[in-house]
Amino acid sequence: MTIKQIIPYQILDSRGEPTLMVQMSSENGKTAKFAVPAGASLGKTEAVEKRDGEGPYGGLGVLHCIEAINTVITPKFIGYPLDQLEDFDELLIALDGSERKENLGANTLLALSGAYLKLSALEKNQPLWQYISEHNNTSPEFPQLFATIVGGGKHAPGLDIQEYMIVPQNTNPDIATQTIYDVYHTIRTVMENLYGPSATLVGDEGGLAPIGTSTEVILEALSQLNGKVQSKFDIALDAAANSFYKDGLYTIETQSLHASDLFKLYQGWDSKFNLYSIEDPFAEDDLEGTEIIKNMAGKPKPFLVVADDYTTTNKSRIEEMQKDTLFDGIVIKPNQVGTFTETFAAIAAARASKAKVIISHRSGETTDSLLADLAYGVGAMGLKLGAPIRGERVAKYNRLLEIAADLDSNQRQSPVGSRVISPSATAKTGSAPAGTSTPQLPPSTPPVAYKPPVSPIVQPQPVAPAAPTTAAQPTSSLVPPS
Ligand code: 2PG
Ligand code: MG
Repeated sequence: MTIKQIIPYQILDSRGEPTLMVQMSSENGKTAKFAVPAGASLGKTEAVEKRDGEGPYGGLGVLHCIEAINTVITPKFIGYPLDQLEDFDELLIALDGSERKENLGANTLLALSGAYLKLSALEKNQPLWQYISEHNNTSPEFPQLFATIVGGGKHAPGLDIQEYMIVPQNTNPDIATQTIYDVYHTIRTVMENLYGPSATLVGDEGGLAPIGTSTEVILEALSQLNGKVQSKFDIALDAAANSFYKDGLYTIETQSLHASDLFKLYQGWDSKFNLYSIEDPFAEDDLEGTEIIKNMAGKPKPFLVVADDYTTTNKSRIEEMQKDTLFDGIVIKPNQVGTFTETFAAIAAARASKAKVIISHRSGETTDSLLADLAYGVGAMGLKLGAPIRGERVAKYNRLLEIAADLDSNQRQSPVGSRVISPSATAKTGSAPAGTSTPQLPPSTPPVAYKPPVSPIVQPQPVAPAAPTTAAQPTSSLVPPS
C-alpha cells in the first residue's frame, strides 16, 4: 500500500499559537493525521522549529512549512510505500540536509513522520501502540504517570520551578488517573483557601498557578495527601533550571544561588519531602552544575536526576552524556529531534545506558494522543502528561484509559495491567539489572509486594475519599477537612 495524498495545514496549539498538522491518505482511502506540539522551555540543542517570521499570527505561522511540503516533499512521496518508517524518515532527513533540521524545520519533518507512522499502523489494522511495539521489538507496558499538579517557570507565573508533579506508584491507568484527580482537586482547594480564587487559575500544562506561594508550601501540601488517595505516589520536580539561570547564578524564590547552594536547597526539600526525581536540576551550560551531577554518579543519590534540556532526545548526546551514567532518567520528546525513527533511536540509547525512559508532552500541545501509544508501546517507565484537565492533556489520559479498556475487552490479548511499584524502592535503592553502572542508592521503603490479580487489569481497590480527612494531620495541616 502506498501514499496517495498529503495535505498539510495550519492549526492552533493549546497556547493558541499556530502549528502544523499533516493529513496523509493511502490508496485505499485510509487517512491519518498528526499535529506537532511546541515547547516553551527549550534545550539549546533541540532541532529547529521553523516559523514564518513574518505575516499573520505575529510571524509564528507555519505557512512556509506548508509550502515546502507541497512543493519539495509531497512530490517525492506520492506512491511511496507505507510501513517503511526508517527509509521514509531517512529521506526526509536527507531532503532537509542540515544538522538540526533548520532548512525544512523539525516541525515539518515530525508532522510527516507522525502521519506516516499512524497511517502505516492503520494499514496493518493495528492499534498504534502495537505497531510501535512490533516496530521496536519492545514489550508494551503502562507507564507511571508524571502528572503536573502545580506549574511555574515558563509555564505559569508565581513559581520559579517549572513543574511540581506526582507520580502514582500504580500504573493501572484508571487507578493512576483517579489518584491524580484526587490530588489535583484537593490541592486546588488548598490553594484557593490559602491564596484566594485566583490560585485556581492554571498554567500551560493545566498545573495550578498560585501567586505568592513557595516550593515548601506546595511540597508540604502534596506530601500531606500521600496515603490518603487511591494509590501512593512520589513527588517529582522539573526545575527546568535553564529558565532561572543567568551569569552563573540561579534566581529562585528571592535568592541568588550558585549551583552548590541550589543543590543544598534541593537536598533540603528532599530530606523533608522525599523527592523521587528532579529533571534539569541545573542549567545545561552551567559547568558547576554538571560537575555536581558528575560527582553524584555512582554514589548514593538523594533523588534521581533526569535529563531533558541536557539530552534533547538526541541519540548522540544521550550516548555521550551517559558514558559516565550522568542521568538516571531521560526525557523523550519527538519534536526535540524531528522524526520518529530518531525518537526510537534515542529511546534505545537511553535504555542501553540503563536510564529510565520518560516520554513527554510539550507545554504547547495538541489534542493528538500519539504519546500515550508511544509510551505504552515502547514500555516506557514514565509518561509526562500534565494536569488532568484541558483537552490537550486529557486526550493523553483518555487514550491510556481507552487502551486499557480495549485490552480488557479483547480478553487481555497482551500482558498489561497494574504493575504496582514503588519507585523510591526500586529506583532509589538501585535495584537495576546486574552489570549496570546505575549508582547504588541507600535502602529506603521496601518494595510494595504486588501480587498480580488473575486478570492483568487490576480489580478496583477500595476508593479513598477525594478530600482527605484531618484525622492524622499535624497542626500545620494545609489540607482542608472533608
Ligand atoms: C519540559 C516540557 C514539558 P516545554 O520542560 O519538560 O513539561 O516543557 O514543552 O515547555 O519544554
Ligand atoms: Mg523538562
